[in-house]
Amino acid sequence: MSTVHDRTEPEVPECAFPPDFLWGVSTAAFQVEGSVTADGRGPSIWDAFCARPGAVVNGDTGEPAADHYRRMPSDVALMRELGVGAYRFSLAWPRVRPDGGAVNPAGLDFYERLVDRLLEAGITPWPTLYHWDLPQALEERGGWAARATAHRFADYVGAVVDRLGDRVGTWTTLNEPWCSAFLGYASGRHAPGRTEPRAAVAAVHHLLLAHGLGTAVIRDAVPTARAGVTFNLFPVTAADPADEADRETARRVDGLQNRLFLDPVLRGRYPDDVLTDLAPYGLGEMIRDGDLDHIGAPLDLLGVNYYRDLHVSSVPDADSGPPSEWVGAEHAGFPKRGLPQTDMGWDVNAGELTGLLLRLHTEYPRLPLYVTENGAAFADHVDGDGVVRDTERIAFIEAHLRAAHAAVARGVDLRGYFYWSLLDNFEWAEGYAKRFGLVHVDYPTQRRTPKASASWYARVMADNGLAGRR
Ligand code: IFM
Repeated sequence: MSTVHDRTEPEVPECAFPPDFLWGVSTAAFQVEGSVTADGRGPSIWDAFCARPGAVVNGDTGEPAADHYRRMPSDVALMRELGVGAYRFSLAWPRVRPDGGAVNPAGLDFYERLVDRLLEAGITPWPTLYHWDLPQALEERGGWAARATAHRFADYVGAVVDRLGDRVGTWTTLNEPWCSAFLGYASGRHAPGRTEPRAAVAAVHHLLLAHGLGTAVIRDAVPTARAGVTFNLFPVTAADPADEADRETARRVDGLQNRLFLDPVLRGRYPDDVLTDLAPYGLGEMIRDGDLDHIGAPLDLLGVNYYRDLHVSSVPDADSGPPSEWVGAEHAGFPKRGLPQTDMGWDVNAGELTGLLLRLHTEYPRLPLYVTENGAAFADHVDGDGVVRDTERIAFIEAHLRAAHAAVARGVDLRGYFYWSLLDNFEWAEGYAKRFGLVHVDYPTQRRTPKASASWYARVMADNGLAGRR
């Protein structure tokens, strides 16, 4: 296990957040629910992908996950005990429209019960409409590479907001479309496991179109609701800032990871340099009249998922290998810097979160920002006395909260922070091998053991920050 020491000096010693700051925890349907055939749920691309030999570590699947579908009432009670202000979860599209077509009322019933439980517990429901579990039937009709999928998403959003729109105040359309497009359709490391760069680029545009069409459906159904989207954003630095090729690679990677998503949504246009970089893969050919009006329609907030930064060189190295998800920056390398790492092998560089939030604040039209995910996997275990001593996770969260607070102190309109994740869960291609939770899950028994970080985070939420803690 690596050791996390953040090297940034806290810029603001007191570290109290604004009084109405929202403290939350995140999960996603496929990662926690289990019960993949219950109550009419159809198969998703992740069910199909898990069935492929070698696709997921240990051959793990969406069963049992954290059995949240059946244990939802006690999980909500646990959140209440911790003092969570908001629960960010996702709805499984294949529960709601199992084959992408007809609505399955029983699937919606589950989310209605969840939302009602949360409201009774005084916890704000914060649903995401798409966190990677496309109905397999839609993949068989082309998946996100097909434009029609964006319209099916709008149909699905309609069914959800019809049922829950009177109780949910804030909607997120997509979680991390970069992953859906490039991991799903370029490197094939995620479902649906395709390795077709042109399809990945088409998927980007169709996911963004789905976001725009879905936002319009939300606006029509519930004019008072707030709508947003969540991107995984990465500060990008050149390994050698004096090296022109490294700087050029950094520009490309920043374009493909960040600006490809931020600019159309927040400025209503794709960046010229990214259009050029992706021209060989047909990005420009995907765009039809009116698409960018939908995609760039005004939003109420932006969700930022921050885990790490990217340090790039123009030469692939032995460690990073050929980065096949980097369509348009195929020669990028990601050299190691000797920073501490989490169990995912991701560098810990909390201080970069300050710069990322400041960049969003200064370079894009001002929107309330929320850190909708931040967290770390470590090789946690329950000690003989029943305690999970995850001190590295506490250090990780603390360092990131200090970095977030430094941005707030410099005027950034950051309104909330959600830890990823409430529970240990199915970490996609890594299966159950990686544990991100504040709460340890023993999968065979489904026993929940709040880790030391859970009680630490509960105190932070109660104190509205780290004030007085150091
Ligand atoms: O588990 C994922 C989540 O589904 C999306 N954001 C990153 C997390 C950790 O990899």
